[in-house]
Amino acid sequence: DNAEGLDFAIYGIPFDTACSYRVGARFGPQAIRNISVMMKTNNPVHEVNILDYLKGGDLGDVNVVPGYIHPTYDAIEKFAGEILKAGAIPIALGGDHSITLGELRAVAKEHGPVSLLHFDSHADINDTVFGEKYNHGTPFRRAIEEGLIDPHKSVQIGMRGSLYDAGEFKLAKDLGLTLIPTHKVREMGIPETIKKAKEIIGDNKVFLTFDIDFIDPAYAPGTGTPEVGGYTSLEGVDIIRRLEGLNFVGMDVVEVAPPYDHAEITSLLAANLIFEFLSILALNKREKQK
Ligand code: NNH
Ligand code: MN
Ligand code: MN
Ligand code: MN
Repeated sequence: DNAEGLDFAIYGIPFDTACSYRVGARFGPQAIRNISVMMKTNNPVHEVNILDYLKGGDLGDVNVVPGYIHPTYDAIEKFAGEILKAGAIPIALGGDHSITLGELRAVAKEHGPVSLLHFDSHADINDTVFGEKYNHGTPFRRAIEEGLIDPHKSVQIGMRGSLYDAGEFKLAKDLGLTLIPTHKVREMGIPETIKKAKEIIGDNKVFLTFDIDFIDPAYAPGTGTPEVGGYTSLEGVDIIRRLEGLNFVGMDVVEVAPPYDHAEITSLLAANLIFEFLSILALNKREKQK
């Protein structure tokens, strides 16, 4: 596996934790790849062809250790670390959201503490979930404790729903994070919300983590913790289209769980979110070349 000479590298992290309401995210990476084979590289919205500006490849899957989170974190850190060392931007296909901690360890080793831009219906900043410190409800709590992200320049967007802990709202504030729940996004509108997020992040290096349960289960049923009252697939891609100019150092799309999907709509959306993200990287590169 070699990322030498690449601008971005896609890789899969087919991992589930048992600490989940229902498992299946370990099948996410393969489903996203399967649906993406027909996709084009030209983005008519931005009038940009990704491959005119970026070289990239799919480096395959991290050898995760099923059921064992710490050796899996080590494997992720090593895999992402090699991509980063080669100067490429790692883009992970998930996978349970716990995996983002391993990615952030690699990113922070290369870049120091970064901003987090986090779309999700859950804040994932609990100290423990089901008595466990490492699972999909806790990665950003650990990331702050380990000094991997700067909470004051990080933004969480889209929190809502029945499994959303009311306590996480205050917790985010206490940790120094900016959390914009869905009812606030509703008031502000998406353009204002993204504008605010971009102001907070500024020109800091930023890691984008997109939990597919941010999207409404009507549009993305294939996920472990669906929450109603969410966003359409159009709103999802529109959000990514607004991220031009941010200084991205990594990205993932997580919690894609094909067992609950139908007609592959969730994996298709995940593939399109990555396509829109790559388009933004291409635009940033075009701007630099001017
Ligand atoms: N807040 C819940 C918990 O801590 C939900 C976490 N589930 C997720 N996170 N899918 O994004 O268990
Ligand atoms: Mn999960
Ligand atoms: Mn999550
Ligand atoms: Mn979630």
